[in-house]
Amino acid sequence: MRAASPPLETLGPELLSRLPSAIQKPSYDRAALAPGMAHLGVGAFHRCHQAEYTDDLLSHRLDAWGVVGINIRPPRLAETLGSQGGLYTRLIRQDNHVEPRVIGSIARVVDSQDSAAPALDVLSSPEIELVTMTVTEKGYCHIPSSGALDLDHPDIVHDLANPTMPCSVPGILARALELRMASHGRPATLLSCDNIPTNGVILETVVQALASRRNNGLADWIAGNVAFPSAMVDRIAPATTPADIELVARRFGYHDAAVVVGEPFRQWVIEQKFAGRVPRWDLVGASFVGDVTPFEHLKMRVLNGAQTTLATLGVLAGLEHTSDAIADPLLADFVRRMLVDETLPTLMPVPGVAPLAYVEQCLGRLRNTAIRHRNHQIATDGSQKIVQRLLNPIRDRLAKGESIALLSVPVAGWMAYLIQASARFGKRWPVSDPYAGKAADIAEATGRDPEALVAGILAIDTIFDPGLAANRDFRRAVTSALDRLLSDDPMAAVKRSLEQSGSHRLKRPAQSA
Ligand code: CS2
Repeated sequence: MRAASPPLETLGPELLSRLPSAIQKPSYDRAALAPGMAHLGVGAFHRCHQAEYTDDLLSHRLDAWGVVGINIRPPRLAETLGSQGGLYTRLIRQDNHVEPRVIGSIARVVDSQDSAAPALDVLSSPEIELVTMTVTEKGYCHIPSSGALDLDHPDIVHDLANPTMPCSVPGILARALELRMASHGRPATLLSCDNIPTNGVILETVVQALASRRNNGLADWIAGNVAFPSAMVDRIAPATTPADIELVARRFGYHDAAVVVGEPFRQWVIEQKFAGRVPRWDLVGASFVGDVTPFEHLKMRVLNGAQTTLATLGVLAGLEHTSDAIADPLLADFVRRMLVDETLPTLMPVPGVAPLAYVEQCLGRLRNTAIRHRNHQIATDGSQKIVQRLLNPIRDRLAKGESIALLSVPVAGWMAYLIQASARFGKRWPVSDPYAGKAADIAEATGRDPEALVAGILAIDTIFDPGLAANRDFRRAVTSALDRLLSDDPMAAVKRSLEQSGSHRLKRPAQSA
């Protein structure tokens, strides 16, 4: 038996001065940070993205804003980031290259999983001028197909009955704004950093839907004092694994329970619409723009669309990570052709971006073998993602009478992924999606009849708008892809759609001549 090695020292303020010189670390006085902003949802993405931009500002002495990090859902932060004084290691990884940095911008963390009170204390305090959030697509409790607040959502039902003890994100924000209005009245900016289209508009809609039911002037006060800018955020930063924690221990000789790993690329485009002060993230690589829409379409349809495609088809092909899926020549060919032939023509011109080069850059990012992004992680909550990633470009193409031979395949892939997680199809893998139960009920009722399965799923009008669901070309394309994806050779669906779209491509010049 090997002798147990002594426990490693844990990262924290005392260790900072003794860290290996290879590790970049905060050079600024963390004790002097003014915690002027809060962040809801301190997961891997926040720690790899907004917190790093803020750390850049602090390192360049361009600002002195610190972040109060709040979690209203698991995991608890106290035992990890909290016990490390808010410090954590951010590893940028590209194949064999590792670039370590300790980030210091999170000044304090607050756990508010058991009750909203700790979160409300922070969010309603006059010092907090800005709240950023990464609460996942489903955190907004909106109806994906319409963007309206889902009044049947159990958390919203709860918050409507208990407005002072909310549990949903919209409920907590509405209550925090109500407390601000009733106490100091200071304005605030609420900045969504989640991958939903027009995220600022959706956030404003769901908060105002609750506020307008208060009958105390809250909705008007919000309209006059709170800004909801939209933003496009980008950096691939999968959930941390024990191997990441182990890597830091092995290479750098300390324990860090809050390590995060991201790719080199990062981007943040923020709508210039603020109520009061905002950190000058534009000085460290973010852009403040008048309209985020072109950037948001580009990123969600190309990068995220490719990720969802590789994730669901990748699982069906028995592949574990994005990088494994894109290493498969058929899937790589498919995803490039889908993006170039079908997705790119749906995009608006994006200032400073050459579309084809952007596609290649995204595909290159997805090939990064050091980023262990599990296909199942990306396929999680697919019902909340497919509208902006796949259905919106499909809708745009159908409106112009253009082919959707390729884009329809990942939609069927998402259906096959959900259906095959059901008992009726032998629970091939565990799935986490608010619509998993509904898909299982449909599978139970119809069995392996692709037409009936597609009809049942397209009837979910909170995901599929009725116009799209009724489109015969769409229905036919998804049904034929699903039929093949459920067979013993799911990749036949991918091959077949490439052949079909190839013949369509050949025919097109003749037709337009
Ligand atoms: C991923 C995103 O899990 C997912 O849904 O597609 O988290 C993706 O990695 C980021 O949007 C990249 O910026």
